Amino acid sequence: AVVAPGAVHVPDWLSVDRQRELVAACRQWAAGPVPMRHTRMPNGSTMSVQTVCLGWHWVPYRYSRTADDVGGGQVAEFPSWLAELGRDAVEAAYGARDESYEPDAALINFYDSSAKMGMHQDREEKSLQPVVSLSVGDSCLFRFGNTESRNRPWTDVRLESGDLFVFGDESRLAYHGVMKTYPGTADPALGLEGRLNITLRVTGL
Ligand code: MD3
Ligand code: FE
Repeated sequence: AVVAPGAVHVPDWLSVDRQRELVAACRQWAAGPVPMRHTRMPNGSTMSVQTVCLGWHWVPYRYSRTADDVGGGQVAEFPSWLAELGRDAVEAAYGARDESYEPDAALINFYDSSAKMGMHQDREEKSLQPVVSLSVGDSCLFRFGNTESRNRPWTDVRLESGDLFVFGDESRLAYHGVMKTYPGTADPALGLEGRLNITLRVTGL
């Protein structure tokens, strides 16, 4: 479903086997070399979501190769299989394959039953190439807003396990957030309590 120009939701895109592989991969990434953590904001608060990064480490509001807020370790490399999955995702959403799509950073967000993410834009990337979002585990209420402000108008979309969402073109700088998750809605076969979201990005760095 096209939610806005360049914003395409593809429900149930990942097979359950693929979702299980992603859960296993996320468990490994969460264990290091940089541990998954609650990102600290400039005002001293911490995000309710827990995040681990591949390729580049995100801190508000920049990327670096080292995790200077958690000991300075080197960020895990961005695997080539994940870039290939990103090209498959862009093709599924837009209907055309782009071999030049080369994501170099991933953010893996983990939501426990009370985690949320406020409305924000993703503007740290110097490239306006599309962002690929993969959801695994509990469903959530995702809010897709506009480019002007974090306020209305917005479209609320329930994202479920296996869903793909691609944000490019006019939607690339839209405000968005996760209002809540729906605890216990994950397929028990995933062995996951909570929600994982994997975003693939082109940093342009
Ligand atoms: C629209 N993550 O990591 S994914 C984030 O479910 C983030 O964890 C949410 O927002 C999550 O920054 C939402 C959907 C998403 C991701 C990136 C976008 C929507 C986007 C970038 C531009 C526009
Ligand atoms: Fe975002």
